[in-house]
Amino acid sequence: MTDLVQLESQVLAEIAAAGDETALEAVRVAALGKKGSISALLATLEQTILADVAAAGDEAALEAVRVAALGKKGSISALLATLGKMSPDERKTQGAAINLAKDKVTQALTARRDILKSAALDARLASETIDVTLPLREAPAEAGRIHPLSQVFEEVNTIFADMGFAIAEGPDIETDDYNFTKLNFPEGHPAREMHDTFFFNPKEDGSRMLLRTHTSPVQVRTMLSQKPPIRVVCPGRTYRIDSDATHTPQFHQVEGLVIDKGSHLGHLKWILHEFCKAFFEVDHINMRFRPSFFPFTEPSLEVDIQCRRDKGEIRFGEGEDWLEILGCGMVHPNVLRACGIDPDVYQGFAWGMGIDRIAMLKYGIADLRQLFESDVRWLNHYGFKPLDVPTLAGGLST
Ligand code: 2NL
Repeated sequence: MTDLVQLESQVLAEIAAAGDETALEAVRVAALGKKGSISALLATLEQTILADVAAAGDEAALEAVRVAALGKKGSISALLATLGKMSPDERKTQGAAINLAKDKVTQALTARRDILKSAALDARLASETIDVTLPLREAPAEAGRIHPLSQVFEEVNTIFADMGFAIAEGPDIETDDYNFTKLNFPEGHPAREMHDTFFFNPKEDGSRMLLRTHTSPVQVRTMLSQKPPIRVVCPGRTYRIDSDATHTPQFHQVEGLVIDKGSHLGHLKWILHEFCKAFFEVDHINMRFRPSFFPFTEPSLEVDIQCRRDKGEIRFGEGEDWLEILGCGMVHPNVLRACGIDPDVYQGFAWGMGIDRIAMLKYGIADLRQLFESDVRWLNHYGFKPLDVPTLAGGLST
């Protein structure tokens, strides 16, 4: 560039000093002739640029060479700009020469860029290695946690499904008939009171829908729609007007029902014993069956499991203490009849337990209300990994 500026002012000075046409022609040949100073400068410039291109060690250096040559204020661009001051003839020869140089430089730049690019890639491939011993980063889909209640739902379903039970679900909004009447609740039973059950406004015919207070209506629906033998468990949400340290207005139950010609309490005891061992993941556990009362079973029993309490911890299948975990009994003949099953041909047994309660017992959750607070920190502690699906073979809770 500076060469060019110097040369230009020098040539301009010579033009001004030329005394006649011969002298002026001599200046023209000296400057623009085939071997003139501007042509020589172009040749030098081209060589210099090509050398710079060859010397550029990386893509950034190469880009600097390109800008210096072909950029707006680059040396070749400056030469191209001088074309405007030339006569048409000179412009023709000089223009062709300068453009030829420009093409050569452009080609050299492209070729060099390709070389530098593949060299850079080779260098990366040589220096970057993958450490296959690094632990896997947790995928977003695995970062969430399964709520203990959902986990226990799945554990309970897995255990009963393994015994050959079907899983049935039904609506949370039920009829009074399915929730109470068909289950042998007499008129005036306290559970049928407004202050215990969430009732909807009465319909025109006077009937009232309600939020089911237990999952028994699902078994009622099963008996009404299927012929015995029936083996079904019904897990789901249930609702009662009750709210204190040990009760939430919405909670969870799982009930089971077996109807067949020869079903008896011996079968029920075996099923519940197998369930408790599998659920609490112990090889031995003592159980205690005490007489009780439910409108829908006769006889009715409450079931305790053996446990040991020490220092705020509970261990199952050992110790001298007892813990109540469920209620059960033989299905009341009135219930069978109301659900279209002849009690003189069939008999059956049923049981019900609180999922929230058995989840708290198994996983050492102290306060029932924590289950419903949606505290992410709590869930990170008590929750389960999404892909650790409970199986009897693989371990329910590992
Ligand atoms: C409890 C007691 C129980 C049942 C639920 C039942 C269902 C039908 C017929 C007869 Cl359709 N019984 N369910 C039976 C006994 C007890 O639950 O304490 N649950 C938390």
